[in-house]
Amino acid sequence: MDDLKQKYLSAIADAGDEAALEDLRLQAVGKKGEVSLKMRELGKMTPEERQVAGPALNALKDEINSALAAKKAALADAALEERLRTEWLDVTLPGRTERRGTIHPISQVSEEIAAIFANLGFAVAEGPQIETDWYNFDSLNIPPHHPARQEFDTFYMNRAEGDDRPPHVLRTHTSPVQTRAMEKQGAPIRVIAPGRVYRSDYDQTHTPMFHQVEGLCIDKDVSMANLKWVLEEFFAAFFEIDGIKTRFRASHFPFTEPSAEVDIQCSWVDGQLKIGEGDDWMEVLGSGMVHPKVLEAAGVNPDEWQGFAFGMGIDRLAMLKYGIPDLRAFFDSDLRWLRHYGFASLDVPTLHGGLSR
Ligand code: 2NL
Repeated sequence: MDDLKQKYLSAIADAGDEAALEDLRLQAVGKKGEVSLKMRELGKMTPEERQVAGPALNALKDEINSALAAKKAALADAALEERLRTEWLDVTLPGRTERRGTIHPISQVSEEIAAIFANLGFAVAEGPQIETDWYNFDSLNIPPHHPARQEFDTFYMNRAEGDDRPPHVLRTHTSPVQTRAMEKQGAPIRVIAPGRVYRSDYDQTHTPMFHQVEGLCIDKDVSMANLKWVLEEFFAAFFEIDGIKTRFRASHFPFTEPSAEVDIQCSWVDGQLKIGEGDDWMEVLGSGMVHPKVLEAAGVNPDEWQGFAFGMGIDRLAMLKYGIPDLRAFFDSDLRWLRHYGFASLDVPTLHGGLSR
């Protein structure tokens, strides 16, 4: 028995890993292990012999089991030590200097717009890109068969065979996000809704998916004067030009009354466009006072509340600000273009740090 004990205790001490340890456990105290076989022999002994051998075998088994457990814990400790020694990270090292990916100009401009409007007290609202026709059209005072429905070149989703409900649509503007925000939050409310919108149109200046930002401000006494101030603040901050002039022209949208299209001051010299100077005008935005029917559809009482809304294209704003000549290149995923027009990933736009690089 002493030989067995010596043999197993020293083999356990020398075991290099858990698998070797398990092999030893089976050899010694497993069902067919050496100690177990010895225990089976107890039956053939005289009672006197058994009284000595029984407790001794049990003690041997216990001793081997605790040696196994102790060695297992020691191996685990050693493995942890080894990981701690090799898997360390110097968090004070500088970041990698080679440029990997870049931020797409549309993402950059969306962040810039959100930062400017946040500073004016507007929250960002989001909503689904697949909409019901009620949210995309009816809630915005565009009833079924209204001619404006045709103007939007809407993408309609398929319904299952025999399902006669009106089809879902890919949202043609982000206005339904604002209807949903009004339903949820009620008035007063100040939000912008940036995001992807879809219209079935593709040529030099149109892509079937593009980006829009709309804004909405509803309170007790909000007027067109507040709209003009907010937009001039926005354009001055966005184009980084103090005192940029805007021009409001009367227009028509189903969801606003009165409605206005807004131009910003610009100049064309030798085919070069400059924003914020000269006496030409460039149309950048549609706006107006939210139609009472639109407030009502969103559960806001038009006898109590009023306000303005506006909508503009993010892609074109990005082209104007960063001198990008071709709209379709935005969606080509051309790595050379992305490296050229993209932004460093840590250049997060803030009003104090500068909006652009
Ligand atoms: C354009 C015109 C506009 C709006 C969008 C709006 C949203 C709600 C209520 C009322 Cl919830 N109006 N949005 C208003 C006027 C114009 O967009 O030419 N966009 C590129």
